[in-house]
Amino acid sequence: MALVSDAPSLARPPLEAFWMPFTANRQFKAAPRMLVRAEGMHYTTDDGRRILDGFAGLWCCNAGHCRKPIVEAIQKQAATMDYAPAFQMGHPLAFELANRIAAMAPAGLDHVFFCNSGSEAVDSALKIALAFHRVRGEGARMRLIGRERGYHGVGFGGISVGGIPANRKMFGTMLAGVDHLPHTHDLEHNAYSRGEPEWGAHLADELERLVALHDASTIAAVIVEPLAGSTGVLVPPRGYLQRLREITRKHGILLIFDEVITAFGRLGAAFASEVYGVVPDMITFAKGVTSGTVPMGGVIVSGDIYRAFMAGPPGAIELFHGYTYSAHVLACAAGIAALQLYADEGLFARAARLAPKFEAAIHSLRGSPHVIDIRNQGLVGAVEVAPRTGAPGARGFDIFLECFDDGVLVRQTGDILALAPALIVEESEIDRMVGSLRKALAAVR
Ligand code: PXG
Repeated sequence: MALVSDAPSLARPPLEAFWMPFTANRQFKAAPRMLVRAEGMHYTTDDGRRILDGFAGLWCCNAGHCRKPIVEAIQKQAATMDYAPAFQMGHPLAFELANRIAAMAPAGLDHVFFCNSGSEAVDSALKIALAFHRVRGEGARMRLIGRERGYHGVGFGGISVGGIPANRKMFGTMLAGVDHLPHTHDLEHNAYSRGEPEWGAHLADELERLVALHDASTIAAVIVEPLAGSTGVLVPPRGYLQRLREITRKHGILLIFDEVITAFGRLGAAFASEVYGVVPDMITFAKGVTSGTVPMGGVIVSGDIYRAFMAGPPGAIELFHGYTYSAHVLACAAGIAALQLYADEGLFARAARLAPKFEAAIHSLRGSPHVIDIRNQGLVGAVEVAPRTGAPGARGFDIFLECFDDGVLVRQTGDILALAPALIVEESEIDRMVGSLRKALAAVR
């Protein structure tokens, strides 16, 4: 591990008060991993170690850390106007950022609703879907369909359509009228796929079964991550998303792509929609829109959806939904600067160019101890290891710790290790990440 010369010597504050999210609090507080600085592809820990960031923070810092144009835009905005209300008031940056996002989005998706996180984006999209049908006189369309192993954040809407048992089981009955498609993860048919698996498009036909069961007239929307990130990088089978699009269109059901992870370059284009050639009715985004610097999320909706709401008296509020910090000026300033930086440095194309190198590197782990699958697309990839008998996730966590001790941050979810580096990653850094995983796989029992 590299030691940096300007190692910050920050005293550690007491750790008790902060209830850490999605973290084993007691385990962490007994052996903390504390980050204090970031630059480009690296973090620095409070004990002065330099860590190569294999995960763009948490799938979000797509331009790399502390990039000057974004930092300066935030600093300038904070000193110019710190906050402006977005209810019945406006500020130019919100409109400018919406215009830019609409211009990058697939044709027809041209209006943007802003919020502050992926969870809020999902809840906003689900509410817009319900209200859309209602304003058109099809208010019986109240059912929402998600997918097993889907992650749509932690709001009640998101966990209702989401498909991660641990995120659901403690929290009551959630939204009524939700059903789920089966997930597409199948090691027997799809292990070691490079890019889109050949097997599995037929799983989209399960939607026809749900439509037959519930009747199309009761279904508002289907929401899926085009590529499921959180539950271990599940790449859509070839043709699967096309079928979902055909079936939803046929039955007047809205299709929502949750692109919180996949938007803004992760797959080598602005949106997964572009990569897979399927245009949904709404796209949710967050994370990369500001390159992770200031919280922001949003929903891109089709003109048809927007216009359906613009029917009542012009003085009436059309959608009773929004947040104090919708289109926060600091987030908008960061977003405009991030999108400009992505464009100036051609980072989405760079991700596409690096993807074959990344694919070859991560698949070189095939045959390493414990490995049972490797999958990838663009600049995201995952290595799945066999669970230790009676202790699911334990081997994955040990691998995560080995890599961290070796100076590389990877993301562990259960027995799956994921890499999703910033789009500025160098080839040598990809090799370093994969090399660290290789050593860790050999080291753990
Ligand atoms: N939708 C998707 C597809 C996501 O991946 C959310 C919604 C929720 O976003 P917020 O901003 O509310 O967290 C996400 C978030 C991981 C990991 O390690 C993934 C997320 C968040 C934290 C960790 O896979 N995704």
